[in-house]
Amino acid sequence: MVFRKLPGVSASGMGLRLSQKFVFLLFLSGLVTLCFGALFFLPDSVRLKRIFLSKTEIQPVTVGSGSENDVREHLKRPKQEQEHPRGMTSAKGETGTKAKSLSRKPSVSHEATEERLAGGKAQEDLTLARSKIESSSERATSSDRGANTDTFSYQKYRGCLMKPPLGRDNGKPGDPQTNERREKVKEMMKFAWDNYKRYAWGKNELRPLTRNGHIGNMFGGLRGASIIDSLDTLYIMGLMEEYTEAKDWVQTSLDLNSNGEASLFEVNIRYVGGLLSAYYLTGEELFRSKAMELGEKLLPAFNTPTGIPRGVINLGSSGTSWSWGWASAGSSILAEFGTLHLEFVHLSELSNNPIYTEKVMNIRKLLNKIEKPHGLYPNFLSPVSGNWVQHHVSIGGLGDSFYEYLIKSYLMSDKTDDDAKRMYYGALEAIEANLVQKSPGGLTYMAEWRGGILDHKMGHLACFSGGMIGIGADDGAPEKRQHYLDLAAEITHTCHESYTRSATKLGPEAFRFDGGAEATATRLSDRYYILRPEVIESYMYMWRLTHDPKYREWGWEAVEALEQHCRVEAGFSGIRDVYTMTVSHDNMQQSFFLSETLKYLYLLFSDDDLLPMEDWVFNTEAHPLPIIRKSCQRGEATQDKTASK
Ligand code: DMJ
Repeated sequence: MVFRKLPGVSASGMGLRLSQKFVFLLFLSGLVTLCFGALFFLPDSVRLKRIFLSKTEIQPVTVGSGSENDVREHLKRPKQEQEHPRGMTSAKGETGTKAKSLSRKPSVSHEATEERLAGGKAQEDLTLARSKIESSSERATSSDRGANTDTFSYQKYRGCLMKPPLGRDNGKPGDPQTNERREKVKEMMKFAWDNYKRYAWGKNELRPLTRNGHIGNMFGGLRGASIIDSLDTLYIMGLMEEYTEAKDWVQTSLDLNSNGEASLFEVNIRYVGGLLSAYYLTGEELFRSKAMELGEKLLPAFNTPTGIPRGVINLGSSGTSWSWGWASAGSSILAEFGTLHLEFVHLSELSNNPIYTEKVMNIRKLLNKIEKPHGLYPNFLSPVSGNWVQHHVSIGGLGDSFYEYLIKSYLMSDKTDDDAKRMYYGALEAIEANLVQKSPGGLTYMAEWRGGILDHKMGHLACFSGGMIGIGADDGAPEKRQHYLDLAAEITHTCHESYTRSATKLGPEAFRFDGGAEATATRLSDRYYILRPEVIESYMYMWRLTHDPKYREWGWEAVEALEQHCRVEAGFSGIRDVYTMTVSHDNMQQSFFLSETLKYLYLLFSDDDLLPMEDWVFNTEAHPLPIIRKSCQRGEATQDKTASK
């Protein structure tokens, strides 16, 4: 109608002249462009924007740069670039992977970032950089998947944490000496990482004497164990350039299409655990999808008559599994099949697929039902008959982390997993009644049990139990709480003694309490130290539980000993004999040194609000996993938030 009134314009019927049509179209296209352009100025949360603009358009991609902003942009990389669609991951060495790595922009500004972070305002800069990474990841993930209530919402999970994961000031301690010590541990991590990167990049572990990489046969052809094990340690220490290198490697080079024979346990605690905690800390979708892809590959190990998995699995399409050749009569190992629970529950959580939880609950059910000699759990079980194969019980190797995962399952379930609780305190009672001993010199220790006969030996591995009993103390029967805390302190003290009684001030692989020995190794074959974390792990928990300064002092003694005896020119190495000052190195920088030993030391010298125990449990490789607050995530409860995240 408007056009009819324009001078010089006549209309014939419904039609318009060509020039009129042109003006009309011009006007219309201008209007559309204007409206579309306006969408960019709307906040991300506006639904209209999400409908019209894909995530790619909302969040432009910058890959490989080291500046704070660029790191943040990297984390917002579109989902399609981060994930391989199922079944389409490039095989090892194929051009798909290569092409991806070539298409990355060069990392030109890492050095600049490092220099700046080392400057006076480094701490503030780091806090800012990391909080930007986390909040941008939260936005990316929630806008991506928040609308679907069937899928995991990263934003909701973050909202259900009681405290910010990295604390108010990244856990920086107020006391200058403690802070100096913490900085020293961070320097050790950087040194270990730099040497791994220089000489063994992409291999599983560094051989620091020969300056090359080690692949080994535990991970079934998977590579980069030190990278996956380091992701969260680098992140919490604020080594952001190194974290980004690690993440980029996962993106471009972590090939899960391996066809080798892997330890189900090791792949689970290091790879699945490492990827899960990297995801929970950063919100980076890449880590979630890799964890899911790998988790699925582990499922065939459970195809046994009882559902108890075998120890070794082929990660290729066959999915065949078998028991370790050295395990009695084709049996499965308690510490292996009993150390899947935390990671598998989280795999179900993230995938909304109950299968993982079902698998580990089935193990739990069988163990709950089966008759236990004196209430104890022997180390070997047949995956075919579901019966114990041998009556050897140990809180050290072969048994250890099964007990750890019982109490941590209870804590991780927000204290709702009552079976885990009952089984844990039941097992602890049996352990106390049958294994806990006092030496003539007054040291409390955990002996091993062989069909009713005690072997008065305690492995380094068993020293984690100080921390375990400590974290479980509060949920024990009220009349037992102080007793548990005392027991935890006594065990930790004994383990410290095993360190102080050696020439190097590092502890042996196993120490004995017989033939006149008190917390010392008597056999040549038990004298080595391979950078293990368990003693330091207990210091860290005991520090958090009691704030007794001796635990920090003991941790510092360990730092000094590591520096003096294990640090070599190109990394850290284990030693063959802790009782001699002329050390012989074993030429191996274990990946758990980066994921556990250095992380626990760093936490020991940090404030308690760095990965607070109210929100996190550590898997047995020290990868932090969040407590699952089901009711909060369903929106049924308001959590007690002490700070904004
Ligand atoms: C780690 O891989 C884990 O802590 C595991 O549970 C036992 N041993 C090593 C470190 O000693």
